[in-house]
Amino acid sequence: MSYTEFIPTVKIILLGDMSVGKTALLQRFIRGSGDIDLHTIRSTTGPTPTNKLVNIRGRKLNLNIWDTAGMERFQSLTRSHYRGVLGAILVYDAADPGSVVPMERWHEELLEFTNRLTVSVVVVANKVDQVDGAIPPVGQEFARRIGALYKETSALTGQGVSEMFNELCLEVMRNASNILEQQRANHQAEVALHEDEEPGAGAGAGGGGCC
Ligand SMILES: Nc1nc2c(ncn2[C@@H]2O[C@H](COP(=O)(O)OP(=O)(O)O)[C@@H](O)[C@H]2O)c(=O)[nH]1
Ligand SMILES: [Mg+2]
Repeated sequence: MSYTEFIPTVKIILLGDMSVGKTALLQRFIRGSGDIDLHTIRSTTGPTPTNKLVNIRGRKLNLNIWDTAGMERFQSLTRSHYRGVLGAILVYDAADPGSVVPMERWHEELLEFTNRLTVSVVVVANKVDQVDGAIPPVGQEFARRIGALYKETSALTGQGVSEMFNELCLEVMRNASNILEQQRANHQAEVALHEDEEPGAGAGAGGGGCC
């Protein structure tokens, strides 16, 4: 096996009720400042991951981001959706402060299926472009209560979106450093194993075994 640079994978999930802007946030993050047509965003059938390579303070991470793809309507995310999650983005609509209430349930479900010691959480007040004046502090209060980060975003204008993902990644690197190191160790062990097996790679190279 030839040497390839190891890049740890960080599984992130988006949580929150319908229409708060989860898919739009993901699209904005993936496409950057380019135009996105928020009106063409549709729910797909079943959650699908999106991968994005990021560089956080000189360290590369492969973000494996899972959207709910409409399943949140029935609160029907499965245990496997949560498996291995290191970062969770709890989204509500800043223009509809009542939408912060269901996040309690999403957070409970998150804690039921993940390790609270290693999962990092950010509470996101999205659609800030639709709020005139100060953002009601309900999201910030909720975040403080559950010990999460708090960020304000607009998927429409892009305000705060990449910053939110960056800060979540930094938090993951702090809270889940052991898991990321374990990934690296597993990778190195696998590379070493394959090097041993490869014909011509070191001592046991005599057999060949080629047909
Ligand atoms: N004004 C504004 N609209 C948004 C924003 N984010 C999403 N939307 C709109 O809100 C609706 C729901 O967004 P969507 O991403 O599908 O929500 P989801 O159900 O949580 O995935 C769509 O019509 C989007 O165009 C935002 O930051 N600002
Ligand atoms: Mg969606």
